Amino acid sequence: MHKERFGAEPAIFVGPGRVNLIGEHTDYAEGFVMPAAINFATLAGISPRTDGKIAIYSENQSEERVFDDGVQAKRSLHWTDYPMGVTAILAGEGHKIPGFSLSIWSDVPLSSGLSSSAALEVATALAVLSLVGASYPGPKLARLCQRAENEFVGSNCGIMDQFISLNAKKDHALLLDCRDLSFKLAPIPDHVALVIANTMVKHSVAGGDYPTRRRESEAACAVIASHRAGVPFLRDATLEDLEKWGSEMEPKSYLRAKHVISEDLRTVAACEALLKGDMKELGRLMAEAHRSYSQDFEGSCVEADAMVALAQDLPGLIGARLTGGGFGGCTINLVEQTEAAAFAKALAARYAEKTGIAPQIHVCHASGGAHRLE
Ligand code: GAF
Repeated sequence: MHKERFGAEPAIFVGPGRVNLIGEHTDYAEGFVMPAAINFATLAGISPRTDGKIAIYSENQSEERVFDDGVQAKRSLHWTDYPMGVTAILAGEGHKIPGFSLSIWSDVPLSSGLSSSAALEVATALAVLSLVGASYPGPKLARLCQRAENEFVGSNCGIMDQFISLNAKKDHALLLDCRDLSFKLAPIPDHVALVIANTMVKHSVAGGDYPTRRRESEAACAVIASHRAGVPFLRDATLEDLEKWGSEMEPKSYLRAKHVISEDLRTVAACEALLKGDMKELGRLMAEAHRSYSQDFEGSCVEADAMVALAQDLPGLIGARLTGGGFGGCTINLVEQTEAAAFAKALAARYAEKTGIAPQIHVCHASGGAHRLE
């Protein structure tokens, strides 16, 4: 389609979506997350132009937008802010960006907590860098893509999604320390399937609840920091700190911080359990993570709580929880591979009966990170 539209053969780049196994709303507190990339991805095809213009076409939106004067300095509250934001950040790093045509296609479900935004940013970044003949180490490029979202798009997400989309390894989850971006890979055993259950309730990072929760948890951190030096982020706080000074916090802030501090501990423990092959412990930690996310952080919704509850006694379940930014989107279910298809079918039927909503349920596997399609 790119060739027909723009008259040139494109170089094509793949940015995968992701599912987070555990570690929610901990990345911007410089804590731990454990996501995996999934076999849903965004493709970005690019070819140079000689007229200095930037044309961006989305197959999904059936819409093309042309920027006559090339790289833009400001957002326009349009889906093109994601690819243009990445391009602007790269230009700000000193790259001279020529005119180009970019075609985008994606099968990452939108607004479902599976990082369609990061997949688009990352695929675009690799595409634009290929034009200027530059490259970055994965962690550095993840930061640049995050900056595109923070500074250009205006959404105050953390580093998790861009990082995993760029640095994932096939058949592995990745425990990321969001402070120094060091990471550990944990193989996902062959007998375990990633069953992603979409509640069909739309989720958004840019608007409303996500920034509110972030503010509430950061307010708790400020209270602790006023007593104890060296706590710039909740990553540095302990549950003892919280008990000591929690009475000085807004009750909501206390609960948000309780989730974040305990989630860091659970995430590190979950990686150990996965590395040891202790699926029972991993499932227990996921269950506790969901309880904490739903009740303390109030980051869930009725439908996601139902999806998690309805999975509990289905054969093959190892662990289930709401994944991603929250307030809708998908649950992640670790399920014995041999039971995965039946699990998906039964869960879909139960959820439809309970909520009246037909869910989409995907049996996925952990895929590799962003790359050029040869
Ligand atoms: C969204 C954000 F983009 C991530 O940075 C992260 O905060 C996540 O929500 C919650 O864990 O995906």
